[in-house]
Amino acid sequence: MQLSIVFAVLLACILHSTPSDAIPARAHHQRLARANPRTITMPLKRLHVPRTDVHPQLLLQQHINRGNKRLARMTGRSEPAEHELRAEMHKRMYLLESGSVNPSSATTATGSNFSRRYWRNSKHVAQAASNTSSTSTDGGVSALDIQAAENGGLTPAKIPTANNTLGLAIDADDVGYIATIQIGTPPQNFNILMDSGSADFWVGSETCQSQQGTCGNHTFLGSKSSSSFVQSNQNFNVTYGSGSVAGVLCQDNVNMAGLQLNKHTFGVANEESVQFSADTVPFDGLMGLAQSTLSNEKVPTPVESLASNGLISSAISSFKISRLADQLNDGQVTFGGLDSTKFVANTLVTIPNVSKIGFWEGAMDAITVNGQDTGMTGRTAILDTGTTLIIAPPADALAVIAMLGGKCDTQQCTISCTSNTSVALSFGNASFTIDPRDMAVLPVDVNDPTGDCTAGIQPGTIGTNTEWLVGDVFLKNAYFSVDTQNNKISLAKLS
Ligand SMILES: *[C@@H]1O[C@H](CO)[C@@H](O)[C@H](O)[C@H]1NC(C)=O
Ligand SMILES: *[C@@H]1O[C@H](CO)[C@@H](O)[C@H](O)[C@H]1NC(C)=O
Ligand SMILES: *[C@@H]1O[C@H](CO)[C@@H](O)[C@H](O)[C@H]1NC(C)=O
Ligand SMILES: *[C@@H]1O[C@H](CO)[C@@H](O)[C@H](O)[C@H]1NC(C)=O
Ligand SMILES: *[C@@H]1O[C@H](CO)[C@@H](O)[C@H](O)[C@H]1NC(C)=O
Ligand SMILES: *[C@@H]1O[C@H](CO)[C@@H](O)[C@H](O)[C@H]1NC(C)=O
Ligand SMILES: *[C@@H]1O[C@H](CO)[C@@H](O)[C@H](O)[C@H]1NC(C)=O
Ligand SMILES: CC(=O)N[C@H]1CO[C@H](CO)[C@@H](O)[C@@H]1O
Repeated sequence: MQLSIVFAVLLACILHSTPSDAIPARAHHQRLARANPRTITMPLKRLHVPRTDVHPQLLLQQHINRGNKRLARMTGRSEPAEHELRAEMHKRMYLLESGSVNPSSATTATGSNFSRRYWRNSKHVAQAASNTSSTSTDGGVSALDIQAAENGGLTPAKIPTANNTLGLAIDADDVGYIATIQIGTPPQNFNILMDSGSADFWVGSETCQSQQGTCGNHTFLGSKSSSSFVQSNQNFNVTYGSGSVAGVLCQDNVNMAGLQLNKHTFGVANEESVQFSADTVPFDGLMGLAQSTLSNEKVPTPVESLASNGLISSAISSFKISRLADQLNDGQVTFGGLDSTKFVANTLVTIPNVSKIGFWEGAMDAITVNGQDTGMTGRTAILDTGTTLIIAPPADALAVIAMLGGKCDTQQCTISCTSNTSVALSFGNASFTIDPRDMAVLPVDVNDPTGDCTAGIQPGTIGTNTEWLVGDVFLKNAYFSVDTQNNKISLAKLS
């Protein structure tokens, strides 16, 4: 009984969670403008509930929901109703409980035994870890990914060698990418989610409160910890699906990769939703690196300020998004230029940004599966480090999944975990192939890493017919750079 309640609470938490989908949506905002003139709506941040109780498939459903919400907001459509998402989660729960996903482990139909049944098999997974090569493309999903999906946490990045560059730690199994910067006097380290799909920068304030009291085990900013902190009276707020962050603008010194931005204006959150403030959330704030035309705070992004202050020559952010299974931990973001050691120079293509509101969105010339053209034309892609998967218009997603030999039910699309079929997206006449490992995201049954896997591409039920939201599943396969002044996006093959 008690367990059931715990589980119900847990489920509610999952439904209100997601880490890296914090994205303001201007069009959506504008639709809501009458009701709430300065509020923008963002998907929820994931609550890092103790992973011991959460099946990775539930977390994955959350990523799919999150991507859908994010796409809805980006394209100005109404997002899926909370009850629809909840229904999806319940359906998935039901599947897991009733054992139709994993008949061999179906023992009861009650929620209270769910996590125990799941954990009963975790030794098996651990054992598989020593057997499965993490780089294998035909051995199914790497045990490293499965364990990271179970346990969460950050995998730190190596210290980058390039100038003006921050390492990107990996959140769980390639769910999000987090850099450490310094703020205040004396400088304190803050872990910040780096998000090419939004444009507000904020951290929690020393006076931050959540429904649970404090804002958790995070680093905060304020006059007690920083002598250079200056608070303004100007409020800001960012509303999430079921919670919000609200605070005031402030000025303080921000140091990113040794670049010292004095008196930069950004937000400190005095209130965070419970989900946002949880101890287990592995970051203290979020940095949006889209164009500041998207910003709810209505201030330049840090990279725009670095450029206007002459600290970098141009407002460029360049990303190497790393893959946990590679165990190279070489993720990084470079400000003011590109790190030429990370890509093959003659593969670099540069395309115009077509987003009218400040996202990074480019024309996608072609989509191929094992070199075979899908015939899809006139598509665009919003390139977003803050989205884990690829969310495509349903007709497109279903066509690609069919070509991958996969299938879709009402909850998700799956492909074989051992699929070695490659999907490639083409930008600026250059085709970028997605590693098949990235397309087979997580086994439906974690004890069967060579069975069916959640696919890295999922249908977005509310996007336009031509607009894709392209997240880390793709971005792990290209060097990605955005240039605000020239309004251009560059992609290159990784070296
Ligand atoms: C958000 O900010 C706007 C404009 O400052 C304000 O009118 C609104 O009340 C704020 N909402 C919340 C929930 O604080
Ligand atoms: C949990 O499973 C055990 C058998 O593994 C069963 O005896 C018990 O009744 C189940 N608990 C509930 C609440 O269903
Ligand atoms: C791992 O390898 C050991 C020894 O070869 C074997 O006994 C065990 O069954 C394997 N475990 C899995 C999960 O494949
Ligand atoms: C970093 O910048 C310094 C000073 O401009 C330069 O001497 C050095 O070669 C640069 N290092 C790299 C790796 O680009
Ligand atoms: C709080 O965070 C610190 C540093 O990240 C960590 O060492 C510590 O274990 C955390 N404590 C709790 C209670 O989570
Ligand atoms: C997939 O694997 C099969 C069997 O190992 C091989 O014949 C085929 O060429 C592979 N396809 C690709 C696209 O790598
Ligand atoms: C793609 O190729 C076509 C035909 O060769 C050319 O006209 C077009 O400019 C190219 N586009 C880009 C972005 O290079
Ligand atoms: C914010 C911004 O500059 N957006 C531009 C992106 O690109 C489109 C098409 O070139 C322009 O119309 C937008 O103004």
